[in-house]
Amino acid sequence: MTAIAYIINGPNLNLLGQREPQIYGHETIEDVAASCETLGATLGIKIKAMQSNHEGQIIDWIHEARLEAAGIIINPGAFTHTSIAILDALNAFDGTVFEVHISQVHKREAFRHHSYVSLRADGVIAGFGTEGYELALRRLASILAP
Ligand code: CA2
Repeated sequence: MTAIAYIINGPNLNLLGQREPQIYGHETIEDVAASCETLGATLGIKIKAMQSNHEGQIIDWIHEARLEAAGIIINPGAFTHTSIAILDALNAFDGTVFEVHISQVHKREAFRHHSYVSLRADGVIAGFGTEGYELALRRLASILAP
């Protein structure tokens, strides 16, 4: 059976490619989803890519992932630094969790240095631009089919 990976993006990431390209690059959220879907097809992983500005929606998707996904690649946006509720939802997920940040958060303001999600993440990527999603996906594939 084909493994499923959820790629979940949090608040404001719908603006990717439209503002602050010096921090977040030129790719749009649709570009990220498309390149992950293409890569997923070569790796034998079905991708479900989603974005929401709402914490509850993100939590509902994580619950949905419990029923069908082998892995979650999540960029929780600013909820990274605030949301115990997203951490709790990820703690209820049994598969692999990778946390991705487009920017190098540790080079930025101090409030971006702490992540609740990192308490659950099996791996964290920061500062590799939107390529970070593909790197996480490749790692997920090697974990699923060593
Ligand atoms: O570097 C990342 O991926 C972040 O998760 C992005 C979040 C930020 O709050 C985190 O500290 C680090 C912000 C996403 C905002 O995305 C925008 C994209 C383009 C234009 C404006 C905002």
